Amino acid sequence: MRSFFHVQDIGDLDTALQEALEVKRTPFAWQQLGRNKTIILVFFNSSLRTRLSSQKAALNLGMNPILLNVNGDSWRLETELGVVMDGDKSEHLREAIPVIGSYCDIIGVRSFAGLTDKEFDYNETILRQFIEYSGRPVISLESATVHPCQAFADLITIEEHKDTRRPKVVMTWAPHPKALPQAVPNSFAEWMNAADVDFVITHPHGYELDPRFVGDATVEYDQMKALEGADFVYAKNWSSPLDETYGQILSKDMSWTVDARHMAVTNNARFMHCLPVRRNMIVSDEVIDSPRSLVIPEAANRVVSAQVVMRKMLECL
Ligand code: AN0
Ligand code: CP
Repeated sequence: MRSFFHVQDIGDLDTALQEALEVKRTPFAWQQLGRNKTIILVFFNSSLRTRLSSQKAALNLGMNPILLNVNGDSWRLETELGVVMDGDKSEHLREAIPVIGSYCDIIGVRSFAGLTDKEFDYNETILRQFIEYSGRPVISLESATVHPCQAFADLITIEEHKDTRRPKVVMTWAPHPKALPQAVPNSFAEWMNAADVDFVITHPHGYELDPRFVGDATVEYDQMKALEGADFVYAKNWSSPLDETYGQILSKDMSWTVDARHMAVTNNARFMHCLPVRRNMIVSDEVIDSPRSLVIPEAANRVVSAQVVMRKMLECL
C-alpha cells in the first residue's frame, strides 16, 4: 500500500476485517516486520486518540515512532506554493517534506481542513504534497477531506457488535459551537457504502456532503424518521460543505442532539461517536453513559485499524 486515504486503498474489505481480528488476537506477532523501521507522525492539529493509537500500533509492530508537532515543536510551515514568505512561516513544505522523508520509512499526517478555501481543502493540497515530495508511503491521520483510520475502526466496531447480518446504520448530524471539518462524516460514508450495511444519512438542509462520499446512501432530512429501526446511531457535527456556505455553521438546532427521545425510535441501537465529543451538544449524558454506548471500544479499535494499515505498508516496503 503506497498511501492510505480512501477505502479502496485497504484492498478487499472482508480480508482487512479478518486482518483486524488477527491483529486483535496476536498484536505482537509482527514485531520483526517493523524492526529498525521508523514512522514519523506529523501533527498540524490537536489530537488525543490519533497520536496515541498510532504510536501504540507502531510499537506493537516493532517500529520506532517519532512525533512532530508542527506549530509547537518545529518551524511553522508554509503550505501554499508561489508565495513570498515574509510572514510568520519560516520553512516551506517543499523542503520540510523531503527532509522528514529522509528520516523515516512511513509518514502519517494530520492536517485538518482550513474551511476557508474549499478548492484548497478538497484538492487535499497538503496531503498530496506529502505524497509527492516525501518518496514514502503516507497515511492520512485526518487530512482535509478524510479520516480513514477512524472510519476503518468504526467499521471494525460495527462488525464486532452487530446482531443482524445487515444492520441499519444511521449517521446523524448534531449541533456543535465551532465549525468542524467534513473529514469524519466523508470517510464514514465512504466506508459504510463499501460495507454490507443499510446506510442512512440525516442532517438539516445546507449540510449535504460531497456526492463522491454520499454515493448511494439514503439521505433523509427528517432525523426521527431516519433513526427509526436503526441498529447503530453514529453522531457527528460538520460544517456546511456547499460551495456558497463552505465551512459555515448554518444551524445550532439543539433538537438534533441525540438523546433518549431519539434512541427510543431505534432498534435498541448502539451509540457511536469518534470523540472528542461535546456532551449535551452532540449527545446527552444519558445516551453516552448508557450500556449501549460504544464510544470507548470504538476508540480502542483505533490501535487495531492503524496496525492493519501500517502492517500492509511495511509488507510493501
Ligand atoms: C475534529 C473533527 O471534527 O474533524 C476531529 C475529530 C476526530 N473534531 C474537533 O475538532 C472537535
Ligand atoms: N477520533 C480522533 O481522531 O480523535 P483525536 O482527534 O483525539 O485524535
